[in-house]
Amino acid sequence: MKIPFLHDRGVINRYRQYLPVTEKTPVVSLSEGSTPLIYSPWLSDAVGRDAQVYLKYEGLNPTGSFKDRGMTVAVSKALERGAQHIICASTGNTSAAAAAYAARAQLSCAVLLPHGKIATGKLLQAFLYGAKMICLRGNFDDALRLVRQFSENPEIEIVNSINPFRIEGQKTAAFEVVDLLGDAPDLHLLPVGNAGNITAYWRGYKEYHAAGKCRTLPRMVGLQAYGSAPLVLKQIVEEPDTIASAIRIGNPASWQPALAAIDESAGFVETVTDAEIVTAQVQLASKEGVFVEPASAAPIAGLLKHFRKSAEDRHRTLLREGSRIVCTVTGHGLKDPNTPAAIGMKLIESEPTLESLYRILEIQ
Ligand code: AN7
Repeated sequence: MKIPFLHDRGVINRYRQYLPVTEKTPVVSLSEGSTPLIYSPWLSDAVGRDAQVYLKYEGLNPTGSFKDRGMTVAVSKALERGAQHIICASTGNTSAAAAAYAARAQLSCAVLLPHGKIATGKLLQAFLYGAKMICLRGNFDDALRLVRQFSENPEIEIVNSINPFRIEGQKTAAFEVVDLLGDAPDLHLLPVGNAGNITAYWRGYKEYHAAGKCRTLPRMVGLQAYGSAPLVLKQIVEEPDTIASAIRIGNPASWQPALAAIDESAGFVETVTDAEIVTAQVQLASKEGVFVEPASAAPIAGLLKHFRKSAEDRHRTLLREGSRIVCTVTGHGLKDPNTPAAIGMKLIESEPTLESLYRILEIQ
């Protein structure tokens, strides 16, 4: 039977020549990628100097985060070499993506989760996709340290970003930005946790540059949560803490390549506080209609902190007239219904009458 193949999306399908796949590689895809690049009038105006700010809305991937881009490549390669089991440590999104792509490939999947810190939506995803969910009495860094020890076992595929295929898949997001803008942006801001994504984007931009697809390269700007900022502090954080549970990571696996990306691109890495993250999350939703999870609000908080026109911040000297700025918002807001931003949410009760509604709406 011929299987109908209707993908017009899917990062392997679209960027095959830049990825480590052959025609023999079985493609495990959920049509990830092709996420929108949304112009943000509010942020453009906040920055001033005729800046154009765009949001790369990665929450619109099949499992609701950017992790799907890397997972399609990692799980396809695992299937190709005959691995039987998928495993990862995760703050939530990697586990959701791993579980989904493992289900798609009908491989078994186990996820190691730090105790008590995973957003509810992400847990529900891994559960329904059929992963074995292991709750570790330890944090993400403990989980990753354990997972690394499976690397000798040929039956098992580790799909954390220490798996080079993950970074390969994730670099396609940079390709999409260039394909839409016609060149690289001046600045690219994104949240940094395990530091794989900033590494992946920089690789993507450099490869596209080498292929003549863009004339320029962006400055890479990483944002870490204040209580989980090893790259900024230049030391391991033993007990990382932030409400942005996705980036609650004290010893990032891609530490060195992330620093290289920042250095080579003449960018920087900075912190944002939990309060700034929550404010940015709420404002992005109410001013632009874009709902992201707390970690994904970190670049928005960073943009407002360092590039807002009222800010007296040395980083503003990096702007030119008409700078193009891309912020990757990495995960969907619905993943984390218990975010602090939900505090104060209230429903107004009404009698089922028009009169009552008019009174509540304060419309004559
Ligand atoms: C929404 O799922 O590490 O710097 O285990 O879920 O590439 O790690 C998640 C990370 C940003 C940080 N935004 O990206 C995991 C995990 C969201 C995330 C990051 C994550 P990296």
